[in-house]
Amino acid sequence: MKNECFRERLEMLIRQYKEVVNRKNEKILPGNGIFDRYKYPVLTADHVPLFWKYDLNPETNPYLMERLGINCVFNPGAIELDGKIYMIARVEGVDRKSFFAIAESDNGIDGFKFWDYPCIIPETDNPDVNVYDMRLVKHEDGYIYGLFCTERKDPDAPPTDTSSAVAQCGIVRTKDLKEWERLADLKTKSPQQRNVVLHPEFIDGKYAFYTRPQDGFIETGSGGGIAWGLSSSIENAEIDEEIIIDEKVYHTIKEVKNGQGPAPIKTKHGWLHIAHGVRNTAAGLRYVLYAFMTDLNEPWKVTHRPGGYLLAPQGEERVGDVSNVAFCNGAVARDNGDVFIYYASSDTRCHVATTTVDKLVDYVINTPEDPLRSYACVMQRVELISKNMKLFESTDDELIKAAFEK
Ligand code: M1P
Repeated sequence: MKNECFRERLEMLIRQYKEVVNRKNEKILPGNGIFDRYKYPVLTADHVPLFWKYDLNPETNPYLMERLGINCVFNPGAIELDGKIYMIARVEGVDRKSFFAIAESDNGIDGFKFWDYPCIIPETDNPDVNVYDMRLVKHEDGYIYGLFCTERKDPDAPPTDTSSAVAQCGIVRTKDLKEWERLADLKTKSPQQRNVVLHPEFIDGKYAFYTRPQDGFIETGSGGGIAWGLSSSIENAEIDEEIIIDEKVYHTIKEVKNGQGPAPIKTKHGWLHIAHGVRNTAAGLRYVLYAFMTDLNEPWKVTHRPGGYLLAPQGEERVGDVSNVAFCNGAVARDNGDVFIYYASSDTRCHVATTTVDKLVDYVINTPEDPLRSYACVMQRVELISKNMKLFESTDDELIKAAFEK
């Protein structure tokens, strides 16, 4: 009887796993012209192989129970190597600890399958309690770097406080995504760091970092904003001076805090950045993605700041372990100009949005800045409407005219 139950459950589980990993994704049209979303998430807890969760021996697990459950899979870093797309996802067990695991796909929009084993990331002398949100960067020094958040219990917290933590930037490097060399954690003058990203090129012969100085674990306090700093060493990276290059701003999508997403994408017009911005609401924090561009030669200087968000959590994306969150720490820009933006929704699952470098450049350069006041926003919209009204009066194009029908 027990054996029948085991076999029946196993057949169901195999069927469900295969359905999820083999399903074809579908673009959701018409989209907003900036990027396309897809019907299915690209990586979820259901993509995790059965042999990571179950003891598959009927002798030792007759009920086929999960022995090591998985809670969710989110916030993936991403990279293209030899034409394949790899995500390094934040996989969280039911014990709340996250770890990193690689999933690969031929086309970047479906068919992602995890490798047999998760990544073995060595510890430092001060072991990480939790690690997450790795940004993968192909640096011009020849290594692939992974910068991630390493979290440890706050040693200064009183004994009764069992939740205060300290976040810092951990650094690993690899050539093949298989063997990982752990380097010293990044040192800065800020009490805490999260969302640290390595710039892919040397600047004045130094390693350049986007950082997010913060006073506390959740509250950025006097810190906050995306900062920039240089270090002459990567093995013992240390930033003496952090300058804020993209600050948080009152009554915007990044009023509470913000953070650099993946490493910026190099274009002939400048460096394209995807970041997340956080605002407060009566229902808690709301995380959205936004974009900006920095100067090609001086990447610490912002040249274009399109107003508002690029992507906000929508529909089912709005619900999860931490609801109302869109977060991105992985993107791939292909040689043909295609861009895959990997984002997670509500700290639960991973999605892809596809676009091109040309579209993102157009978006960043031609989207007006946030004018910061309601009246000025109305004026901005009135200008767009008036321009369109003039077009309506001068055009013979019936399709364009139809867009004015009510
Ligand atoms: O829960 C939302 C996100 O919160 C943190 O981001 P930030 O440091 O900007 O607040 C991170 O823990 C991130 O992993 C998480 O998705």
